[in-house]
Amino acid sequence: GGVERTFIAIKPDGVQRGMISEVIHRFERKGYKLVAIKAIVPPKALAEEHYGDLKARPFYPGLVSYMTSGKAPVIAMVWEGVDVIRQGRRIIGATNPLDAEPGSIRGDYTISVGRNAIHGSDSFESATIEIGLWFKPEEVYNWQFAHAEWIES
Ligand code: DAT
Ligand code: MG
Repeated sequence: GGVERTFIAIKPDGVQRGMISEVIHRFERKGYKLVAIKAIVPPKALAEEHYGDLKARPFYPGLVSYMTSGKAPVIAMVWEGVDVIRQGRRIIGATNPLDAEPGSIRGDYTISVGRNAIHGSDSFESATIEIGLWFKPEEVYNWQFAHAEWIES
């Protein structure tokens, strides 16, 4: 509920489809603050650790190879703001795009769970772990909106 940080990533399919600006727009217009961003082709070890909970699932090898192919980078970001972890999941929509509400990113742009374009942390614990996996502390910026009182009060 308070000011939080979450890890959001545009996956290679989202980058290929020209969704970078659309994703950033949806978080920025809501009033969230971008505190870290980079393009990265994740090393296999990073992708494996990021999706470590899914290691036993049949789609895991394909998921890791899609993230690491290098056919497009991943756009890795940290967004900050009130309730951003839960709200970010709402902005993104359900894991399976066929269950994602129209108006969500996955609901508006995607039809396949294996190509659902975007990642968002699902809890405070996973956000903390994922931000630490993808970013060095000095790559995440502390800064304030000059107009913060018009968004957050
Ligand atoms: P989310 O990305 O919504 O947090 P998750 O953590 O359960 O979903 O799974 C991570 C990713 O793994 C998901 O975005 C796409 C892929 N995935 C999940 N379930 C899948 C399935 N049944 N078939 C293929 N890919 C799947
Ligand atoms: Mg997940």
